Amino acid sequence: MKLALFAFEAFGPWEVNSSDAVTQAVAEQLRAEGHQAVRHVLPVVLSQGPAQVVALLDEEQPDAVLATGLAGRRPDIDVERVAVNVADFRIPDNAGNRLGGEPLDPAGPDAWLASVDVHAMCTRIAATGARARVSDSAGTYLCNAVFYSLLGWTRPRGVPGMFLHIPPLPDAA
Ligand code: PCA
Repeated sequence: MKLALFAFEAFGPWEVNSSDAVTQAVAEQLRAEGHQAVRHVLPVVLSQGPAQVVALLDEEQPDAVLATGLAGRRPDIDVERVAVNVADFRIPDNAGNRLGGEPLDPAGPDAWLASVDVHAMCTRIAATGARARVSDSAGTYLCNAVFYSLLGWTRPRGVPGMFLHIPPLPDAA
């Protein structure tokens, strides 16, 4: 079983992206359990992040994909249900781009749904003692954009793909 993990670099007001630290720990744990885990940290840049995900998935050909990002104002782990075909940025990305509602892919579907049972995922996460809930919006910034391109790769191939929004690390809050 080969799992591809994705995190993001720091952005906006955050000096550290919790998704980076969390996926490092998850990758170590998976490897210790004998699984194959590859991990990549993506740029918070619209012209790079979504395209890099597709290129990396083509290269790695994983059996399952877990992408993660920091959600500064969310208290729990959010299991994202849907990625929408919209880029609408409240703050510029790390290259200074600010989108105002354009489609991510003019030829793509309006939305992709996660290809895992999101309620079952919440139950599994809650069993570890963490708080998790289903989220019906991954926003319209880079996390949504990467989730959208990720699902555009996983869904036609029948590969499980999911996205978790993670709160800030306690000392960054
Ligand atoms: N969070 C942002 C982008 C990168 C990240 O970690 C988001 O929620 O879109």
